[in-house]
Amino acid sequence: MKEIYKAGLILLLCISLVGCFSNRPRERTTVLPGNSQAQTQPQTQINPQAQTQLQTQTIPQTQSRVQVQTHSQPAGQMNLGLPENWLYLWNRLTADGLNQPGIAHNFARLGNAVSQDPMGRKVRELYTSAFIPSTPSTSVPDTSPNPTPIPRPWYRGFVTEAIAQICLDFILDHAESFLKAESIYGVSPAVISALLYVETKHGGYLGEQNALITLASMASSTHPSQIPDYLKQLPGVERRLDWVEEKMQERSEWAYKELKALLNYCLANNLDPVVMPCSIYGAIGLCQFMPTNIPVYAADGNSDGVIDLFSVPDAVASACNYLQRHGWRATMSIDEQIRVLRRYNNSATYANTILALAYTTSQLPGYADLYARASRPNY
Ligand SMILES: [Ca+2]
Repeated sequence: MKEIYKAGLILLLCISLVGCFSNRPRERTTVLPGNSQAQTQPQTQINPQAQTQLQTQTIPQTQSRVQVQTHSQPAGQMNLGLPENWLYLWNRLTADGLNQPGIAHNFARLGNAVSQDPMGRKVRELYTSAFIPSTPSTSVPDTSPNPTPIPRPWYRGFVTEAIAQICLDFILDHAESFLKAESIYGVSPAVISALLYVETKHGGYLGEQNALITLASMASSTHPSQIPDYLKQLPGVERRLDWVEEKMQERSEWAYKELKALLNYCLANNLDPVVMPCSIYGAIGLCQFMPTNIPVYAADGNSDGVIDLFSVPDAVASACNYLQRHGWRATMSIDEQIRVLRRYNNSATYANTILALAYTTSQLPGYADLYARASRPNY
């Protein structure tokens, strides 16, 4: 009997030990408020300084919220919930003087999700360019007759009479803005309408990203562990993690400067960065300015005291100002125009397309109507 009792004790001890090990969590789990199911999806932890190897760590989807005391309110009067993943960025912005309560509130509105997409895309682009042999282009040169004096290549499908008509209609709908900008900056309506069409289809396509989360996520991403989905796409990356980290830190610094400029721009003009669309790397408005370009080149086209790059008058004036400041003059050779347009976007195809579309627009019968009321130089 004693032997049976002893064997039973040993068996119980074994079961409890197995239980201990099997209950040791491989992933931390949490239950979201209002959600009865435990969340176990792995997320990237935003603590690059503490990480030295490529790994994805699991953290709860809803971290505890850090209470931020803004400087503009006496202690105890205002506490803003700031998600933990943005705390490092918030502290840095605060040190740089951007500690307004509205900014903390905007980060709180983003939740705790740092997107790996902006930095992941950039690293993939840089890595591919540096380490993946490029394949020869298979595109067939366009050899159809060229009805313009502008050299090819052009973006395919952009230089047509139908699109030129869209550009002309846009000019006529906003004639006052275009003529005012031309009188100040010497850039023709045809060129700026073509540029805004190529950039954003006159505001019809402003990008699918969000300005604040794009730049804040990129600024927060300094370690390869933060872009696991993109590292999987890069052959041989395990041998080049130091290179990836160096590039991420460079781009993170760049994004931080852009983020600061974005926040200052939104504060100065009472705009909301949380709902502001942008391109994949943070360019905003009809004219697709990076935020650091705004204080240097953006202009208040309709003199209402606000610079809103999502409004036509301000986008037209700002794009014209940018070109003029980079050397555009009303009378320039085509080669000189191409040179200036490449300061906007360093691509010959980009510059050629804008000029060819502008030329086609200027040849439409209705274009002269724009100048019927005033004797202005035609394109
Ligand atoms: Ca304005």
